[in-house]
Amino acid sequence: MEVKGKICLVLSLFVAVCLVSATVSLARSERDPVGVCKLKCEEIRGAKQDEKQECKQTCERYHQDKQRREREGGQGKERGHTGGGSGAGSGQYNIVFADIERELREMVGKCHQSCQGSKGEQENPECFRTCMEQYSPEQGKRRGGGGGDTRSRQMGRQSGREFGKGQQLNNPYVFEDHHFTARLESEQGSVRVLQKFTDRSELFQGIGKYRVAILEAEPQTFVIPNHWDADSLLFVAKGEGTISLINTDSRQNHNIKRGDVFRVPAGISAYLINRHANEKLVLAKILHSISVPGELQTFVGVGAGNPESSFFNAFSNEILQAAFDIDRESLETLFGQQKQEQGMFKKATEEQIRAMSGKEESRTWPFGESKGPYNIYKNKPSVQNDYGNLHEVDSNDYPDLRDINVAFSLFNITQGSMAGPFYNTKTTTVFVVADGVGQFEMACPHLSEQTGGVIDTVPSYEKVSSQLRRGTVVVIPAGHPIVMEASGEQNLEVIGFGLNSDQNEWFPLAGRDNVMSQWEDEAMELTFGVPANEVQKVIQKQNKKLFFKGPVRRGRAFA
Ligand SMILES: [Cu+2]
Repeated sequence: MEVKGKICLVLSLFVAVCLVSATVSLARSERDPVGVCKLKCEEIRGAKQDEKQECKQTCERYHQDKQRREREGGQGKERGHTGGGSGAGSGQYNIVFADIERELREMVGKCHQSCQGSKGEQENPECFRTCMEQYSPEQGKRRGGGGGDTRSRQMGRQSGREFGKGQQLNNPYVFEDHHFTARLESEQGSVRVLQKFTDRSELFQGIGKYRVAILEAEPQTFVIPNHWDADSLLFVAKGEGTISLINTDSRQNHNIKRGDVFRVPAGISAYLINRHANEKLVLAKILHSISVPGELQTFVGVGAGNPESSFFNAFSNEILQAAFDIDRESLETLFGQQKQEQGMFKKATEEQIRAMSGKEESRTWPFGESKGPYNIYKNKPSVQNDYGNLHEVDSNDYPDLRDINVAFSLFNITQGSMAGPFYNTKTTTVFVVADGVGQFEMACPHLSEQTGGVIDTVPSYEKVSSQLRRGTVVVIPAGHPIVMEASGEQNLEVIGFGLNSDQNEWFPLAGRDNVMSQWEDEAMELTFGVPANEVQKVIQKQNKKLFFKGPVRRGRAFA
């Protein structure tokens, strides 16, 4: 078991090396096999120091073991290996590789098999690569220590802890603070943009054009006019403000407040104020890129504080003088000497705030059908009971959602309760935790395939889980069953952006209206292998819909 575990570990490290790059020449490997082996350990990207150390020790153990075997039985000589060169040292590296290659071949076989569902290595290299990467150091340890049968469950348990730190190697679904990059940050506020989904995993190709961003503005703050090369759907998670959209012959001022959903079309210049005297304004945004898939650019004309932050600065002075029909001095006054503080976010005075807020204006507007934001609390919740409620907005309620193909939902899960299991038919949902603490669990066939689950005539699923806290982002692909659970101390509020929402439905898998409740008796008997009335008794026991009392947990389930 011990040796097997070590083989797995060193193997996994070698696989990682092979996947990254083959930088060490074969010639050197024959001269100094242990050295090369160690060098490779050192080059493992992402390996921790102790893992590298363990890898190196494994190199030495192989070396010693090989020498011992050679001494004892002279069995270790490699066929076809020349006698010259490095004497006793030559060949043991080949032995290491022989073991490794054998296992590597088995893995390749498994990964070919597991990626067949996604059309194999050729057409889906990412599946193959990710599959191979499962044999990373972490996985090697688990495999060595856990034993095959319990691995899946073990991983699930471990993942709960590890995901909280965003550490698990093969989990692409959870995003934490460090997956965001601050753009346009200043003391008065920030826009933080989540990494590209497709940079994280090829599993997200279907939502590659979408990005997530969080805007926070301090009280009484003005966000200078700017436009993005992306359609933007924003949700007011906290606070209140006024947003102004600019067209050449019109301006729309809209007061926005918590619960509002609002779309800003791509290229439309907008400015924003947080009107509140002491509350932050927090907007959760989905951006749908339109020029380069998944890439976002902001365009700021003036006001960001230094000349480089203005797109006008890219033009030559002569061009600008001619365009504005002004002399050099006036040009400097306009664009050259910006005395105000740096950044997109400016502290505004009470008078300025008062002047710009409260007067909603909307004239003829060529973009979008709606006349303003849509408040998610306007409709009754689509599901509501003691354990939580769900508000939903789709393009039938708010036609502006149609272009961007996003539906919106807001889960409020009562403390100690849970939502689901349920799944969405078409949307991949980006959940952003707005408030509270909890956890989620999801069944994922992809990860099961990648970790070498049973590839057979029946599918298998890996449990993906993670703690949830304010700011955590979780992506749930279409068809994947999920449960979200609130801690015992606090309600859990989760914003859901349903991407590719056209004709989406969600189906509960337990409780009232669950998908099994529509089965015919014969289908039940055939599926479960017991009489239908017995099945009915079980599946009808839970009579609540979607939101249920949570499981009894001992100790601190949510750290
Ligand atoms: Cu999956």
